[in-house]
Amino acid sequence: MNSPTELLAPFKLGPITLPNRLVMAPLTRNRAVAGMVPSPLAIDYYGQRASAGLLITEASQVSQQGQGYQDTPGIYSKEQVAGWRKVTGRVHERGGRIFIQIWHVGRISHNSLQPGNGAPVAPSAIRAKGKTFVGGTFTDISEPRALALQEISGIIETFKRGTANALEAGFDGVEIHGANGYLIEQFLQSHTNLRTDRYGGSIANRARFLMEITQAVIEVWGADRVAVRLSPYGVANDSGEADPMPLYTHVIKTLDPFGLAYLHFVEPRSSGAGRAEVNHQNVPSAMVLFRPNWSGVLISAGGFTGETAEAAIAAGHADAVAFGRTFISNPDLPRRLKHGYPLTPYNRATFYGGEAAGYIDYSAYGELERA
Ligand code: 8OZ
Repeated sequence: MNSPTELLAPFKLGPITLPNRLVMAPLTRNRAVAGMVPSPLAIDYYGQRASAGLLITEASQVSQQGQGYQDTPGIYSKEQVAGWRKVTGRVHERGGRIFIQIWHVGRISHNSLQPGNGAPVAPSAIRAKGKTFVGGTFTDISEPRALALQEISGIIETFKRGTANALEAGFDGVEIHGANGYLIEQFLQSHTNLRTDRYGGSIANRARFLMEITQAVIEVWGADRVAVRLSPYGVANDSGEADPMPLYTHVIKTLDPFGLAYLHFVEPRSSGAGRAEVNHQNVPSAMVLFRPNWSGVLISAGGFTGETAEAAIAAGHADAVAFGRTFISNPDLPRRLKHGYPLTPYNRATFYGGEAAGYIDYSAYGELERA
């Protein structure tokens, strides 16, 4: 293709300027070390990708209870903050910008990961169909227990503390993970939330948990450093709303006045693409559908190519486009698209867990030849 002019044009994201509109999507890699501290290899991994307009880290739990897979990093301990500090230091040294994605998996977990081997928590005690990755294998998700009303403010507090930690760790902002079937989405969606208190029932009640987290996180850092990721029409992790339009229209319209750094969508065609190569057919486009309800910056992710990303920005459907799998195997993705260099295919076998192989050994284009 020709050099993509829109994708490579600079962009203002609140107080920071992105040199291009190519975002590295949040990607779970399961390489954290003891204490769920980001691996020393993560310093190289993120540093190698610093030419992205914006890097978003892998989902990082705000508490041990929020962990659902083996070896995912946290943002709740001093050691984790120290580990992340090295990552942000390297990225900034290389001229990059990096947000951390903060999450709580809710029911998508396993007893063995939980404090005291307890049950994972959820809005309601409804077990998710599916597997989690723990002990090196895919294992059935555990039976959850419903959160008591008085526990909810404590969980909101962990998002707030995670954000304070992220600030201390040198990040440029936080993205709240409200997508892909995890705790926030479990509250949003009617089949996973059967509560009868103020966090369940009506759409406004189901959205309350997300709104309170967003408010709490903004109090730490200001709205222009805070983002939210959503996956309307998604099916990942046993999720899915029968009629997503009223729910997501409400959520997006209610988030709009906060003045967030950006709203980030997982396009429905790629829902669950972390686990398998999918390209769901006859599904709507989240960015096309919901752009009219959002006055701020919009980032979309899910199966884009250089051409389709360029077209989405040119058409005004999105301000920036996030690439996941392609960024794993092409650390210098902006440069490759700029010059039309070929893309290196990714190896799914090394996505989750392991060490350097498939993590920091993908080279920039031409690097091997020069070496
Ligand atoms: C793939 C494997 C494990 C976790 C998500 C954080 O779906 C994930 C994830 C993806 O948002």
